[in-house]
Amino acid sequence: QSYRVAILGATGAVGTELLQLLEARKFPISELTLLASERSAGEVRSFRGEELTVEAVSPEKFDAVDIVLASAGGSTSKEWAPIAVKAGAVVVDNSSAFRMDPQVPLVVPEVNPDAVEAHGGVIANPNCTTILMSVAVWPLHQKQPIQRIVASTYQSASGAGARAMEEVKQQARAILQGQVPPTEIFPYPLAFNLFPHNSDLNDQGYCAEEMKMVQETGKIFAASDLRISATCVRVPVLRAHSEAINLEFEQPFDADEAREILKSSPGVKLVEDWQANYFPMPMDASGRDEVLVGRIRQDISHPNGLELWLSGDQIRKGAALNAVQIAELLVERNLLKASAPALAL
Ligand code: A2P
Ligand code: 11C
Repeated sequence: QSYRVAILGATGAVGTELLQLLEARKFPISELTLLASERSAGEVRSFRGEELTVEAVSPEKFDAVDIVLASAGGSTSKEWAPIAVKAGAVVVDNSSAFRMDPQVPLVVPEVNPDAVEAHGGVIANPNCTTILMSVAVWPLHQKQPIQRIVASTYQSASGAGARAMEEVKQQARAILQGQVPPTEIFPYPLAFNLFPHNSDLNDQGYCAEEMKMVQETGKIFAASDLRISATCVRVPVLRAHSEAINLEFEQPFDADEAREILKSSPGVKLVEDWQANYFPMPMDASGRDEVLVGRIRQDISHPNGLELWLSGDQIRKGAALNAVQIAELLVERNLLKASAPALAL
């Protein structure tokens, strides 16, 4: 069995990674359609040795598609996902458009794979910071429920898209040449700088990115009473996010036990060399599937607290890989419509 797949947002940072992952993971594809805006229609991308032309999205593009992997922003998903679903496709959506909709499963395959079963045409891929944190702390939560999480993030330029990655490089070049750095995508210079995540602020002073970590993690863990506070910061790194995470349990959680658990947890790689002071770094996480976790230690300020540090590829596990894993789950569990036209009875 193979499927007709469309990537909406095929020219973006996540779209480009989706294309590579579908090929590398041998996703069963009979036909691949690359969709983006008018801006990049006509561009060519290669897939399994074939040249595919990017097309501008329009309603009829979804007429013969089984699965859409969407990564073109929330408003684009809101516009096109209902059309794709109506045409018979299942949409794995990387945007924030549907994540908190109670009808839409929000899935991290290492955490809540069974949630896909209840889909009604759309499955949401969580925010990248949420995915990376979930993969790392879920195995500990299984051993002893987490009461409270305090997370501080160090987020790369890739979270703002391919053009933002280019902008941070241009900024670095400009600054080194004594020129004023360009700021078209980012509100402030990111090269040689950092700033709190510039998503909308709520009246409690939290930005949207921070609230995504709070709300989405509660939904994925099915733990509405899990208390989370986050501070999200953009740093001048190209493509992997890092997070400092403080976990509070009801009872003490031994750091060595946490280490043992994480050593064999799916999607996690323990990276700790205490002698060399070597721990996860975004440069090492870039291009890797696993979330790198390390520097696990008892919180000296709280008997039931545990500290850990992680780096994970924002474009890969934080976005494209998680979406492809969801698509693979849909195939494994036979939750996609078959490619062959339905029999006329
Ligand atoms: P395009 O190349 O035509 O602008 P990133 O997150 O890296 O910025 O990528 C965003 C992706 O979403 C790109 O592929 C971009 O295509 C696509 N995109 C943005 N806006 C739209 C839209 N209105 N319709 C379709 N695709 C869009
Ligand atoms: C960032 N996580 O790093 C964001 C980008 O809800 O999918 C992705 C926003 C989202 O800025």
